[in-house]
Amino acid sequence: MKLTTTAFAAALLIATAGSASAVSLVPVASSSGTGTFMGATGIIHDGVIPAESSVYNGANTVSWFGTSVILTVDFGQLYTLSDVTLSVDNNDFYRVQISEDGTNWNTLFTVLSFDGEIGSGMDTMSSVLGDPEYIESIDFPTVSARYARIYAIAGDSAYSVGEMQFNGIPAVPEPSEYALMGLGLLGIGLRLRKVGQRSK
Ligand SMILES: [Ca+2]
Ligand SMILES: [Ca+2]
Ligand SMILES: [Ca+2]
Repeated sequence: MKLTTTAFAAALLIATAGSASAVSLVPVASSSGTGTFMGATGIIHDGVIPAESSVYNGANTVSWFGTSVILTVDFGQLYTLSDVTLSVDNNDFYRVQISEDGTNWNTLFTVLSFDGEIGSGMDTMSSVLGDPEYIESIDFPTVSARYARIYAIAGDSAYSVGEMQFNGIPAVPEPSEYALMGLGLLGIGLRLRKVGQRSK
């Protein structure tokens, strides 16, 4: 067996795929909120999603009046975010922003009052293609972030968030870790080459 460049590349791909983290729910290290609101901020990342059409100020929600409230979650480190599951009051506009440093924020998407299929109460929305709750307008390209925040920008002045869960993976390793990974892969390649020579 001759280990061709293609075979070596394939081996590298397999080794890399095997070591990559699977996309999963991004854990929240801490959360906070500005302004006056009802409910603890932990409610928006406790994994409990209010039932579709349930009352906007129920026990599984953080609710408020006016637009002075900002709810922020801190993932504790950089993640590559790929998808989101949201539960918000159906008849309002909400903005979701992300940040790497907690100071500079970029808008990830805006939830429109006519997004979702719910006409009254809480509405669950997902950016996961194929999910029954999929909403195209909240689908976003993968992005690096440590923080995410949500706030209301318009609506009937009675606002609510029941959940803001992200899917993702810890952000890419530092360059020095890449170098170590490269050495490891080189070792795998050399071993494969030896096996190939023995089988001749
Ligand atoms: Ca919740
Ligand atoms: Ca829904
Ligand atoms: Ca509302």
